[in-house]
Amino acid sequence: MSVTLLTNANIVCLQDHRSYGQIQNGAVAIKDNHIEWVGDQHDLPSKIMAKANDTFDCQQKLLTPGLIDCHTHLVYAGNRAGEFEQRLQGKSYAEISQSGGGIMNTVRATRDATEESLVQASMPRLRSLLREGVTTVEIKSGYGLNTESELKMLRAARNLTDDLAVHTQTTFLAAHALPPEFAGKADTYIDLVCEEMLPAAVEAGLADAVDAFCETIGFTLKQVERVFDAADKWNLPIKCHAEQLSDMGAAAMSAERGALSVDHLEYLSESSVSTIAQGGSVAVLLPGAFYVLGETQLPPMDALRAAEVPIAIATDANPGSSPLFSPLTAMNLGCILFGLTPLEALAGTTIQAARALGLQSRVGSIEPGKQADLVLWNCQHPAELSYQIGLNPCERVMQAGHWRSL
Ligand code: DI6
Ligand code: FE
Repeated sequence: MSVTLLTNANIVCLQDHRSYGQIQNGAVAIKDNHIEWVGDQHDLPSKIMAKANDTFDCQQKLLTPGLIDCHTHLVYAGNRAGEFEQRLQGKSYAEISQSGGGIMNTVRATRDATEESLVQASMPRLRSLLREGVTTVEIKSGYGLNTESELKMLRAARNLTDDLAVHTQTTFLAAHALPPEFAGKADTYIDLVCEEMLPAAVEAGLADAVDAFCETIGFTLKQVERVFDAADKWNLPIKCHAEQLSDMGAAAMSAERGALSVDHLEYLSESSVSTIAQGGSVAVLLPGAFYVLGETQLPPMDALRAAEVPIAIATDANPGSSPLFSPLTAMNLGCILFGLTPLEALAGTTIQAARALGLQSRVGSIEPGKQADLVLWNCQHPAELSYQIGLNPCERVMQAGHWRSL
């Protein structure tokens, strides 16, 4: 048994998303990989103090829960910088996609890549998240679009984090785009997703959840429902890319089925908000995609708040709509573009992001019984994390009770 004490910390507990739960002269006791005690350090029980075999002085720096990036597509091959250039020369996202670019560009590169080269290509992107205090990351498939390549992506996502102090959740997103060999036969592709691809992913133990892209350029509500029926059969939680570019009614449908999260939501109607609130799904906002695509339609922030829908924020790290590998920048963009408060942004990357992954009993806040995932920041006020752009105040990261070497 090992007990580590962190003393003189300016702790932001975030047990409840409504307040920082700040403890100015705080201490945390960590037993093995879990938090044993947290509070004012003057109240530290002598019994715990006596058991400590290691003490670390936080010098009044800010200590928060480890950050959770609950929506990424960071495993892929190649990149789309050439398309970025074309878009800035005046070509639209749709034109590029119609001429075989866009997601298909990444699908071709990902299908051609070996598992090992996918791991190598994705490592710098993952490291970028880790440097900013990420201790849990969700990674989706969706650039393979056939059984072999979807499984390869999911295995790469798991292998990527094997030797690193980070927890990974993998999400099966074969219903991301229609592969060219199924042009005009989307329902047949969905049959394959439900009957062959998902069972193969489950049997290989590679899927923690199932996601789908419901959009005019993705899949219809009916097709997504079929994917979710298949997820139900395997007892897998569901998530949905919903209402990003138009209102398809996907968020309400997903929430009614108990989705862990509904993601994007720029075109969410106010009437769907109450359904999400009732269903208990987390609204995952992705300001990186909004920013890169130059969107103007904002998610219905006031209605989401009024209905007390839990709000999370994530990078959506991907090669097309959100080449963003910085959770702190995602928090800043959430504040500036969507009007989140810095508290909402920090809760959105900790306790609410944990909820979006169904992990809220294990991670996301600093409280006894939870895994010791902690970040020490060279900051005084928690709002500094969202306020500064491009400055990384992350000093130390502890994951599952161990200091990570950065
Ligand atoms: N919505 C998005 O913004 C990304 N996927 C999705 O479902 C786009 C992914 C890409 O362009 O590669
Ligand atoms: Fe996404």
